Amino acid sequence: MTDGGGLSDKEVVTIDVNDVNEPPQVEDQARSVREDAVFPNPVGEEIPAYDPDFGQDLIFRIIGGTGQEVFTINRCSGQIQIGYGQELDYETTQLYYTIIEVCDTGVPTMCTRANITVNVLDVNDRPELSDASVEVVENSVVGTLVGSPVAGTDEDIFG
Ligand SMILES: [Ca+2]
Ligand SMILES: [Ca+2]
Ligand SMILES: [Ca+2]
Repeated sequence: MTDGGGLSDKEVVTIDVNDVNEPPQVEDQARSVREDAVFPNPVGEEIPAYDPDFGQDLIFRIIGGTGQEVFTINRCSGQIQIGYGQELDYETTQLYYTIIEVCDTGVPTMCTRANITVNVLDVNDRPELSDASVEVVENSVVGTLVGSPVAGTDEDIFG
């Protein structure tokens, strides 16, 4: 480009930002799910993650923890859900630890891990008691024996 005076402004400004691929950002967090949830019910809200680099997609996956075989995660949305054919049982397991990894699409790929704690919420399981009743004290310590053994198969600790 030349102005009327014949001067050209060909000076090119090179900005060397020394761009490096920043890892995704994701926080340790907790989710809750009812024990009667089944595939493909969601486990709480999606896991939010953020990448400081412009235009990179994020890919979620579960890489470990006690929840690895029970839950799946949507690789794009970060939504954890109940795995196919999996069942939850509050009376057996109240808490799962699930390690997720979020990777970006930069070069080279950068990944960040987070621990997702999943709390299983108690639901009143369908009792299958014969005619018998027990007296239950509110706030009993879990595992306290209540009354005499009851013939029946209510798997709830306290009905
Ligand atoms: Ca990045
Ligand atoms: Ca149960
Ligand atoms: Ca229950």
